Amino acid sequence: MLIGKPPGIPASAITPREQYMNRRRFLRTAISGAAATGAVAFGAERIAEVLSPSAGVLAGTKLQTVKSPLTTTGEQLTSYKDVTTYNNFYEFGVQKYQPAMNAGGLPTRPWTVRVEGLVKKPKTFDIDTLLKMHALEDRVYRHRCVEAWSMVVPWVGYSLSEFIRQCEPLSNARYVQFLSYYDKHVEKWSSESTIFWPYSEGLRMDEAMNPLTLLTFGLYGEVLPNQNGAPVRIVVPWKYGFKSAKSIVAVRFLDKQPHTTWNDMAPNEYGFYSNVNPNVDHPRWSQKTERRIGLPFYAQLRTTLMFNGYGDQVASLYNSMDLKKYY
Ligand SMILES: Nc1nc2c(c(=O)[nH]1)N[C@H]1C(S)=C(S)[C@@H](COP(=O)(O)O)O[C@H]1N2
Ligand SMILES: [Mo]
Repeated sequence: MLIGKPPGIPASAITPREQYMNRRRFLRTAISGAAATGAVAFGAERIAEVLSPSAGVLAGTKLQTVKSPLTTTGEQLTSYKDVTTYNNFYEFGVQKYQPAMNAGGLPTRPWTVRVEGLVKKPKTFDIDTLLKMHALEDRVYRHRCVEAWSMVVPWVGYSLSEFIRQCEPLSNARYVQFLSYYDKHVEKWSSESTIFWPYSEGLRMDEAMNPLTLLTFGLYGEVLPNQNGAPVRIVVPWKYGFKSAKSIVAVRFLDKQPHTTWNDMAPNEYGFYSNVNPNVDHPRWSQKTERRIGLPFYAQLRTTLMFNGYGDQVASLYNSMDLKKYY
């Protein structure tokens, strides 16, 4: 039996596994070995279905894009394979490989996004209207998960602020909430975790209006694969990944802070703000470093940057706030 860490392996190399196990405590029950094997076999069939053109899945369709001044330069992109097979999308399973196998059934057309709450009048936008609302930009962003791993992803989308203008929020709207698609028949795996569905996230209005906040339709120049949050998701690059809600069906403008999924699950671990902050440890692990997915093992470890390296653009949003208190 192995007690303690094996010789020659730095503690930092072991941490991700521990974190992963820790997050799994939100699992309802352990899945039996037989059932798990069955799920994998089923998943392989689903991959074939997604890849078959007859399934009519839009993932992979090329998008016409323009260059963006807000793109992050000087970073090696994470491979398409890693970006699309190492995912968190708990509606489709709690293991990283599961969303790629299970999200094929997500019905991405027809798709609408409801706008409600403190707006001039409630509206519903069709996904194809949203796609044409503004020029689509290629924007490379660093992507940092609260579990201390990171990627570099070339997203496709436009600033959420362009969409918010079309929503015509009232002057008393101070927060915006995003709700993900939820259908327990399509997302059967959602019952494996104790999360209260649908997935809900939110931003303060000035955070949502910051040009970096991206309404996202694609990656690598193509329509989003379902496992990455098709047909439309949010990406907030200076916050931990869980703030970036996938497959959104509703946007709500509010005068009070909305409830958010991970904050509901464990408020002492996942705050509303969730800015990437190496100086505020997660209660069960350090946030000082991260493991860059896809690199050779010896090259993975790097120092986590304040605001994920986007401080120049966003630090001023938090000038008057104690970021240890508002984590
Ligand atoms: N609806 C929904 N959105 C979600 C999640 C989820 O489980 N459900 N996981 C979040 C987490 S923890 C992360 S790190 C990112 C992962 O995005 P990616 O798989 O495209 O890298 O999505 C976020 N958005
Ligand atoms: Mo995450």
